[in-house]
Amino acid sequence: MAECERKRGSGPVRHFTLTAAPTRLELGGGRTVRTWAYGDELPGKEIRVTAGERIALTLHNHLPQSTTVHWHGLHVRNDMDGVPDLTQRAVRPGGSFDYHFKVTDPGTHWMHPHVGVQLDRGLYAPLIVEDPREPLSYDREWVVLIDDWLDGIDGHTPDALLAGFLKRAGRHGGGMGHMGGMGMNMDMGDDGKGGGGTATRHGRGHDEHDGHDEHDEHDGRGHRHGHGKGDHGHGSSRRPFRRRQLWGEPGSVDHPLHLINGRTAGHPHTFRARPGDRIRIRIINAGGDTSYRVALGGHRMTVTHTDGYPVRHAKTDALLLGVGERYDVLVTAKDGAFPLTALAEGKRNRSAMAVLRTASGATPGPSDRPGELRGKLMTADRLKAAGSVRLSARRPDRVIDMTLTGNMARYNWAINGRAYSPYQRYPVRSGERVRIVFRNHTRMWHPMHLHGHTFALPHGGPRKDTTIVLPGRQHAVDFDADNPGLWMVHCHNIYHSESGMMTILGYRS
Ligand SMILES: [Cu+2]
Repeated sequence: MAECERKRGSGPVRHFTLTAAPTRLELGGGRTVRTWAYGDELPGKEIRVTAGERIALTLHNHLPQSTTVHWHGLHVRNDMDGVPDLTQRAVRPGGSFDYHFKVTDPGTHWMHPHVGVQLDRGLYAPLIVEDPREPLSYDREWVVLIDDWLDGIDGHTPDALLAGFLKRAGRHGGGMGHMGGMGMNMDMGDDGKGGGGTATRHGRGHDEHDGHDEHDEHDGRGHRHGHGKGDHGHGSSRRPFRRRQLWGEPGSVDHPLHLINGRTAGHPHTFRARPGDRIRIRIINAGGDTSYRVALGGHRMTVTHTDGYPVRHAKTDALLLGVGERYDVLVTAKDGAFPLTALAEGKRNRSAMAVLRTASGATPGPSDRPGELRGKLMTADRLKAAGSVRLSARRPDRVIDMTLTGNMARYNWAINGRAYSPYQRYPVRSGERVRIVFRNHTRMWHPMHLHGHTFALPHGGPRKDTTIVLPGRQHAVDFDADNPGLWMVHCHNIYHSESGMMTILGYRS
């Protein structure tokens, strides 16, 4: 690890502080919530550095739980990766921690805690790494964070929601005892207890809302995915595949609000530009459970990057982002006011919205549905890596099978049937080309995320750190083992990962 860090070299140091604390936030129209956030803002203040610099950031923890910061997408040295009890001790309430690491690669990334379900509160911020030799030219840049929100609405909290899922499944009543079993260093606040009723209200499956009134191409309406009706997990892989890939259960939580840059669709964040401006939009799905279909009314988008890495430019009307995924696009602004709409895929036509404004005129309404949402839809498997970042052709030295298992009724999300244990590792060795084959034997989408590395999708596909694995599908991702340490592989649906769908790749010397 030390040798690997030496190779990263030194660089100018940029100093930051970050305070995680309970706060009250206004989400638009005077609606306020009690929640936890970074620096009393939503999203947290952007961190922007240039590749080659070093980040020196002091985290102050004013939360009632222990916390950490994970730098989603960065190839940091392992002991800075922010995974409690694996790469560091979690930072206790009242404590602080100094993160200090070299930033090697440009890209659109983000940061969030890696403890419990804290990510589904307001604890996230954009982390933008500029390229000292930026090849794109554009006039303006817009950073867009999309998030599904429930914290502080009618007394709900993510901790209570997860506790409710587990309680209904007969796994530990109400409390968070399972965390102890996972060896996680959790200090539960009061929120972790007694909230079973919350999950019942919010945690309904899509059986209760099949009315996909606007997006009839969604195939979820055909089946009834009830809870407590036994095991859905094993039949899914035998179901005939439907005509469109956007099917299955995209999420398990019906978040009451969807936000862009901390604002509800009725009181949107507005980005101002001039007609004809070329705008780079960096889009980040910072949600807990929701995949979003994103389009800018009246515009086509040119996709330039996903998960921070360049792709062969491709035009599209809409994008699909799983939790944790990022896309960079270029648009040439037209004359007027246009909705940037993020439709919660498969979730009762709920949406978030922001506005691009280049002229006076009426602001788009929160229920506007730009036609582009029904146009060409870009997913990562349709993209190719830019030549500069394409992984060399090489046969894998090691193939690791990861079958994704579990179901809503039992809430037993796992990899290869085993819930997370910090003591169980899949070995890899430095210098190997490693292939992970994800097989999804569940009825739900899983955005699978690898720490510390960027894998390649098959057939010259894009470099990514998070990839959606659809129900009944399998897909292989390849990466070079070049960053020694212990690295998480997990579903980025925070309720899935926290109930067990996580594991570890461990470098052997
Ligand atoms: Cu998942």
